[in-house]
Order: sequence, then C-alpha cells, then structure tokens
Amino acid sequence: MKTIYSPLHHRRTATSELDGGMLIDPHERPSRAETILGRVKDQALGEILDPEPFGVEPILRVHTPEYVEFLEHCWEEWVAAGKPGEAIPQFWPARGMRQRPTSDIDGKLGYYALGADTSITEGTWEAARASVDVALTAQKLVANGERAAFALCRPPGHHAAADLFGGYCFFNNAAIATQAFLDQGAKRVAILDVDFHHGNGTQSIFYHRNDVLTISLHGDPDLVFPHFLGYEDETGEGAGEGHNLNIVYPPGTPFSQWREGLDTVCQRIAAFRPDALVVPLGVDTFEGDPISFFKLKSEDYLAVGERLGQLGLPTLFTMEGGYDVEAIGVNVANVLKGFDHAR
Ligand code: SP5
Ligand code: ZN
Repeated sequence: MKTIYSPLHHRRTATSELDGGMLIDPHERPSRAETILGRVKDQALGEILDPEPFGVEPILRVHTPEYVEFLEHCWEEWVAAGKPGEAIPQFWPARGMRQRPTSDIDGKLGYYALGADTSITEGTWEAARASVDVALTAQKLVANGERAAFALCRPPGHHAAADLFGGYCFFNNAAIATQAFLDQGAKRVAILDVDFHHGNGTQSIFYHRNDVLTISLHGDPDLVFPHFLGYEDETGEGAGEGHNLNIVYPPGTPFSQWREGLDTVCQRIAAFRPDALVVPLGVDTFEGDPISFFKLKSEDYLAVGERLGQLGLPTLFTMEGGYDVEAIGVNVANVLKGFDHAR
C-alpha cells in the first residue's frame, strides 16, 4: 500500500493544550507523524509519495467559506490584537446567547471552536491545508484503481465539522476525501471511524444524507471527549435516517469486545454496497494511550486491518489520533500490514 506524507505537517508545532487546568505540551505533536513514517519505511509497506496541491475547492464542498476564511486569517488577527500566547478559544455562544460575531478575534475563536484543547498557531493553516492535500492525493490513487492507500494526515480531521475546529482537528480530511469520491461519480461511500474518540465532525457533515454511511466505534461520550455527540441513539435524520451508526464502549474495553462491534459494522457496510470505504484511523484505542481507556494490544491491529481488508472494498485510510508516540508507528503499520495480507 502506498503512503502519502508531507513534511509540511511540521508547520503545526503548538506548545499549549489546555488540559487539567494547565497548559501542557500538546498530545498531538510532530513526532507522531515521524514515528509512523519511520515504521512504514522500516517495514517496506510500499512507496511514500508527496501530495499534489488540490486547492481550496474540495475543502469548500464540506466546510463553509466563513470558516475557511477564519482559519486562514486567525493567527494574523490574533497577533495584530497583541495577544502574547497561542490562539485558544475562551468564550462560547452558550445557551441563551446570540450567535456569530464577525470582528473581535476572541468572538470568532469561540464561535468556530468546539473546545479549548486546540490552539491555533503560526503555520497551522499551512499544515492543515497540506493534510487535506495528503488525503486527496491518496483518494486519487484509490479512485484510479489502487486497492488502498494510506494518507498520513497530520493534523488529524475527524472532529472538525463544517464550521468547527477542535479535538486537534481543523479540516475534516476524511469527509473531504469522501465528498471527492462522490463528486467523481461514486454512488455510495462508507466511513468507518476506528479512532478511540467519536468522529463527531464526520457524523455531523453527513448526518442528513443517504449516500454516505457514517459509522464510529468509540469510548462512551458520556465519559469522554467529545462529550456532546456520539451516542447510540443518533441514527441519522431526514434522508439520512438509518445512515449513521455509533457503538460506544466502557473503560477497559479489550480487543475481544471491541472486535465484536467491528464485525457487526463490517456486515452493515457490506450490505450498503459502497463504491469505496474511508477509514479514519486512530490508534488511541491502544492500551498505552495516555488520554484513552481501551485495552487494544499492538498485535490486535493486525487483526483490525485484516477484517477491514476482508471487505474487499477500495479503501482510503486517513490518519487521526494515537498519542503513545513510542507505539504509534508499530500499531498503524500493523493495521496496514493486516489489510494488505487479508484474504
Ligand atoms: C484526533 C483525536 O484523537 N482527538 C482527540 C482530542 C481529545 N482532546 C481532549 C483530551 C482531553 C484529555 N484529558 C486527558 C486526561 C489525561 N489523564
Ligand atoms: Zn482520538
């Protein structure tokens, strides 16, 4: 399987994440992508290619123009306002308040943010744009007949909604690639999000549609981020009714339990008969992950890849979470290896 990678991810080097009332060194750090790239090379999983530039149009198929414009200029507006640190949202349009201020950067930040875990920094825009190009380049390979491709996206994307950033995400790489498949003639696309966290952005983007089946397996949002979406009674709305599926798990979930859900949703995907499968791939389901509570082991990721490969669908992997930097390379490469060996 080919991997698409861009060194421009280094332009995203935040120094602050609000966690536990402290500004900590962010979990979502550049070494994550380098460790994955290193392991993909060591294991000789396939060629590693640079992304092509796709411009902003495919992004605007998923995100609003106001949001894209906000992300492009946020950092310069923050600096122009004389703020000393990184741009972190602080005020939200909470219940009972009115919406959408258009001038002050603090107002705009809160309007377009879903949390305060994610700062905007110099270079965030360039890195997020390159991450979309990585996803779209991999999508093009699959659309042109490759069985699968791995988009080594950084920053990740699955928490980003049409006009929201947060959860370390800015553009929804998987959703943009999914829309590209559809715009190129695919009738149906399935998205199977295996990150530890609910793929809230992806769910929201396609919630009213029946051409995209969105599925996510994740930690119970009553216990963990993103807190306000990802419950099992969310099944889609309008034309999208029946086209969203969430499976939630409790703390300590071992692979034996997680894989039952995987098997159930794989059957659902096969019945949907999609033209392509997009897999937002997070390995924060790992037992050693510092912010998560599942108990998957490194060898389990081979079986995850193998089960996905057995679907026999043209498949695009987009990199999402995973914060045990020591293990992230092995775990991701195991998924890809298991997929390539599936029969
Ligand atoms: C892409 C992705 O995986 N995003 C996850 C974003 C989660 N951000 C909130 C993290 C809150 C962590 N609290 C940690 C407690 C550690 N004991
Ligand atoms: Zn995650």
